Amino acid sequence: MDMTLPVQTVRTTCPYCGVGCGVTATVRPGTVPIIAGDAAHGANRGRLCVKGAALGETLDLDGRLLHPVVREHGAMRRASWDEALDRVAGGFASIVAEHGPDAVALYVSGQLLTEDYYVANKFMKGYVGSANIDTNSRLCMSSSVAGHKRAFGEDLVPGCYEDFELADMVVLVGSNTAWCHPTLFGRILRAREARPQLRVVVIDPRRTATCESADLHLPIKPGTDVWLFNGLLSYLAKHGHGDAAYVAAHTEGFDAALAAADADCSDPAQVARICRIDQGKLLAFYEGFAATSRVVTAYSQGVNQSSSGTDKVNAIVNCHLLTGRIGRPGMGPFSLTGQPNAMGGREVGGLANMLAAHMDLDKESQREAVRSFWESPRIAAKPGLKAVDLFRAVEEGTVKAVWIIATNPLVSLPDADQVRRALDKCALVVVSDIVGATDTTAYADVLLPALGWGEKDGTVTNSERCISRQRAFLPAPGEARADWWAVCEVARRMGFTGFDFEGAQAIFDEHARLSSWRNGVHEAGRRVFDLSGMTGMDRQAYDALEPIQWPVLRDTDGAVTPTPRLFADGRFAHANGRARFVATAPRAPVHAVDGEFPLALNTGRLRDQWHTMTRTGKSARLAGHTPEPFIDLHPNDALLYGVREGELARLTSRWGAMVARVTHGGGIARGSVFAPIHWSGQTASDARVGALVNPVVDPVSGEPEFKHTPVRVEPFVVEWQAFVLSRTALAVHDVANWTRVQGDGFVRYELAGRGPAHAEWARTVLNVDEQADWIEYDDVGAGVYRAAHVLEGRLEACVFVARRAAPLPPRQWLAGLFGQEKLAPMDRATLLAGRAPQLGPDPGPTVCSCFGVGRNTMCTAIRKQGLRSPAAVTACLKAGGNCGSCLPEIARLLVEEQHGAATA
Ligand SMILES: Nc1nc2c(c(=O)[nH]1)N[C@H]1C(S)=C(S)[C@@H](COP(=O)(O)OP(=O)(O)OC[C@H]3O[C@@H](n4cnc5c(=O)[nH]c(N)nc54)[C@H](O)[C@@H]3O)O[C@H]1N2
Ligand SMILES: Nc1nc2c(c(=O)[nH]1)N[C@H]1C(S)=C(S)[C@@H](COP(=O)(O)OP(=O)(O)OC[C@H]3O[C@@H](n4cnc5c(=O)[nH]c(N)nc54)[C@H](O)[C@@H]3O)O[C@H]1N2
Ligand code: SF4
Ligand SMILES: [Mo]
Repeated sequence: MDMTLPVQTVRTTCPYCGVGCGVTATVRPGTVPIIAGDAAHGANRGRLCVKGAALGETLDLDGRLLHPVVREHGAMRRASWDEALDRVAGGFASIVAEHGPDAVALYVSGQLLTEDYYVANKFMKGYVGSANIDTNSRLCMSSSVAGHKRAFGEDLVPGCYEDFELADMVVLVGSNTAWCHPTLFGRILRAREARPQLRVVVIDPRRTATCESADLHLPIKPGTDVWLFNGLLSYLAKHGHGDAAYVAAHTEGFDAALAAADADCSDPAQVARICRIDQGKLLAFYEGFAATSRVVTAYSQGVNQSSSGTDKVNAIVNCHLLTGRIGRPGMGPFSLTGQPNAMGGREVGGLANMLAAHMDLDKESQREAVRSFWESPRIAAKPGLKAVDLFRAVEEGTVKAVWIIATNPLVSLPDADQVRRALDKCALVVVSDIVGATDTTAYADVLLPALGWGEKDGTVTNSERCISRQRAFLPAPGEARADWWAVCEVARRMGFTGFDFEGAQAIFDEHARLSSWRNGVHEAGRRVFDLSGMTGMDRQAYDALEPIQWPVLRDTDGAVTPTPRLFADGRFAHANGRARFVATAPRAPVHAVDGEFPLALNTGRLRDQWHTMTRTGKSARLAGHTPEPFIDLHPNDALLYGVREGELARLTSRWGAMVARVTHGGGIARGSVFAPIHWSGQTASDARVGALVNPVVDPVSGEPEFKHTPVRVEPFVVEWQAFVLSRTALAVHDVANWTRVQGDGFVRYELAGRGPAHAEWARTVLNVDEQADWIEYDDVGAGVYRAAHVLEGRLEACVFVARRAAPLPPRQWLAGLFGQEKLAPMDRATLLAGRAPQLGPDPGPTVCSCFGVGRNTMCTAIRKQGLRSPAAVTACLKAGGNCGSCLPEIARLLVEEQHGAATA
C-alpha cells in the first residue's frame, strides 16, 4: 500500500444481509481497515452484528482469484483478460449463431451491485435476445416477488424498518431474525424495552434463537402456514375485525379468498390440529392480531422457500388487506430480503420472468418501451428459464453455455449433484468469482476475477427500499475487475453497442432514467418504481449519495422526495388501483415423509456464517461459534434411529446424502431434522446439504422447497475419530470423513476413519519427515494416539486420535498454544495430555464471538454469581456487550441454568 496515502474513513454498506447496515471503513496505510457501524445510516444507526463487525478479518488476499484462468486440454492455466474475454464472447457468439439465443444463459446473484446487475440484464434481454438470465434470488425472494405482484400489481414492499418500532405486535413468520437480520432484531427488542406493550410472535417449527425473546412461539408443523393464516382470515371475518370500508374502497377478490379460507380453516380447533400446535396458543395469536391495529407481519425463508411459498405470502397479505393494516405507520406485511442487493436485482429485472425497471416481459408495450430506451436490436419475447429448470436444461444440452456470476450453485441449488452433472456436460462454463477454489469454480472453463467488497463501487437496495452506496476503500487486487466491466467487455466483443459506460455512475444514471421512461403516461400504466429524482447525478453527486428510499420523485421545483411508506392513499399498482385478495387453498409439501424417508429435513442458516463461507470462513472469530456441520434432531428420534449425540450420522434423501455430527440443539420437534447450509466440498468431505434437497418448486414463483425434504438418518460407523490443528493447510487422506475450519493461526480438521490411524498415518498426513521434532503417545490397546510436531521450539501441528469423539480433549487450550512463538517447557511436557498444566476450566464452544466467551464460562458465572438477566451476564463477562448477536443465546442459557437449578 502507498504509504503516502492519508488515513481515510470511507462510508459504505455491509455486503451481507438485506438489512443493509451502513459501515465505516477506516483505512490506515499498511494496516487492516478498521470496520465500524455508520451512525449516520438509518438502517442500523451505528450498530453491526457479529458478521459485519468481523468484516476486517475477511479482507486478506489468501485464496483470492487474482487473474483470469482458462481451461486448456483439461488443465487450467493463467490467461490475459483479452484472451479470457475473447473466449467468452467467441463461445457465446458461436453458440447463439448455431443454436439461437436461448442456448446461452447467465446465472447471477443478489450479491451483485445494481450496476453489475443492470448491464447483465441488458446484455441478455436486449442484445443476446433471450431472457435466460436468472439469479440466486430465485432461491431466496421470488415467492415474495410473485406474491407482491399478485396482491399489489407490482413488486413492492409497503413499509420500512421504523414500522417495526412503531408496531404493537411484530409477527415473525419463518424468520430467524435474531441470527439472520440481527441489527433489525435489535431494533425490535430495544423498541419493546421502551414500550413493553409491543409483543413479538414467532411462527417457526424450530425453537430458534429468535424464539428466546418472543412473547409467543407457535412451533407449527412444517409447511402449514397457509392453514394458519387462512384460519386467521376466517377468524377476523367471523368476529367482525375486518375493515369493511377499506375492503370496499381499495381491494377486490375478498369473497373468493374468504371462501377458500373458510373451506378448510374456519374451525380453530381443526387448524390447531393440522398445524400441530396448542389451540390456546393459536387463539392467543388470533385474538392478539385481531385486537392490535399496529401489526407488522415480517417473513422470510420459512415462507418463501416452499412449494406453496407464493400462497403463504398472499395468505399473510390477505389478513393485512382485510384489516386495512397497510401503508400506515407501524403496520403492514414485510418481506425481509436475504442478500444485500436482493432488491436491486428486482429493480433491474434480474429474474428470468421480469423486465428492467419493474416492467413486464409479457406486455408488448413494455417490451417495446425497454427496447426503444436501450435502442437495442431486439428484446426477449418470452420468459427465460428459472434457476432449477435452467440447470436441467444445461444437463439436457439445450443450454450450452452458462456464465455464473457471484453465486455458488454447486452448493446452493437443490439437488446439487444434478448441478454438478450439468456443469460437467456443459460446453462452456464461465464463472466470475472473487475466490479461486469453490465447488463451482472447479467446473469452469473460464474463470474471471471480480472485485470484492471494499474494492467495488456502486449501489445496493435493502429490505426497506433504501438505496445505499457501496464504496471502494481498497485498491483493486491483482488483475481483478468489476463484474459490470467484464459483462460490458464481452458485450462489446460480441459487437453490441450500448455498453460504453465510463463507470458505475453512468450505469446508475441509465438505470434511473429507464425507471421514469414512459412512466406515468397514463395512470394505469404507472410504475411505482421510479427514480426520476435520482437522474442526472454527476460523479461527485453519485459519490456523495446519501441512503434514500425509492420511489424518489422530483417535483416541478426540483425538490426530491424519498418514500418511506407506500400505499398510504390506498392506491395500488394494479390497473384499477385496487389491491387483490388471492384465494389460497392450503396444500401440504409435495413430497411427504414415508416409511423409507420418515423425517422432514429443514435447512437454514447459522449466526456467524454467510452462505458457502467463501468470506466468513476466513475469520477464526466467526468460526468459533459453530466449527462443524451438524444434524440436529429430537433425542427420541436419535434413539429410534440408533444415532448418538456427538457421533457421526448419515442423512439420506432420494436425491443425495451427507454426513455430520448429531446434536440435540433442543429446538427440533419429533419427525424433523435441521442441517445448516454453509458447508461445501471445500470445508467438508460430505456436508453439502444441497445434495439432499428435493428440486420441487413453487408453481407460481419457481422457488425451491428448501425447507422440506423427506430423509432418513442412520449411524455413520467409523473406527476412530481425530482432530488435527496445523499451521498449514493439509491434504488429508485415508479418512472416511473430514471437515476443516479456520482457527487463529492454524487450520482445524475433524477427522474420522476406519483402519489404522497411528504413527505412520499421522506422519504422512502432517507431512513430517524422520528428522522432525515429533513427540508422540501411543496406546494401541485403548485406541489412543497423540502426536505433536514442533519446529524450532514452535508448535507446528498436533493430532489426537481416539475410538470415539467424546474422549478427545477440548480444542481451546491447544489452539491457544498456536499463539506462542516458543512452547513453554511445561506446555511441551503436558501437550499430549491435551490439557493445561494447571487444569484451567474448558471455556466450551464460543457464544460471544466479540469477546471470545464460551458456553461453559457463562454457565459457571450464571450459577456461581447468581446472574439473572442478559444485562447481568454482560456486566460480569462483557459477553453480549458489543454487537449483541449472542444475547438470545445468553437468554437461553439463563433459562436452562435456572431450570437446572430448580430441578437439581
Ligand atoms: N447469519 C446469516 N445471516 C443471513 C444469511 C446467512 O447466510 N447467515 N443469509 C441471508 C439470506 S440470503 C437470507 S435469504 C436470509 C434468510 O433468513 P431466514 O429466513 O431467517 O433464515 P433461514 O435459516 O433460512 O430460515 C428461517 C426459518 O424458517 C423456518 N421454517 C422452516 N420451515 C418452515 C415452515 O414451514 N413455516 C415456517 N413458518 N417456518 C419454517 C426454519 O426453521 C428457520 O428457522 O438470511 C440472510 N442473513
Ligand atoms: N438447502 C438450502 N439451500 C439454500 C438455501 C437454504 O435455505 N437451504 N438458501 C438459498 C438462498 S436464500 C440463497 S440467497 C443462496 C445463496 O447461495 P450462493 O449465492 O450460492 O452463496 P454464496 O456463498 O453467497 O455465493 C456467492 C459467491 O460469490 C462470490 N463473490 C462474493 N463477492 C463477489 C463479487 O463481488 N463478485 C463476484 N463475481 N463474486 C463474488 C463468493 O466468493 C461466492 O463464491 O442459497 C440458497 N440455497
Ligand atoms: S445485520 Fe449484520 S450482516 Fe446484516 S447488514 Fe447489518 S452488519 Fe451486515
Ligand atoms: Mo437468500
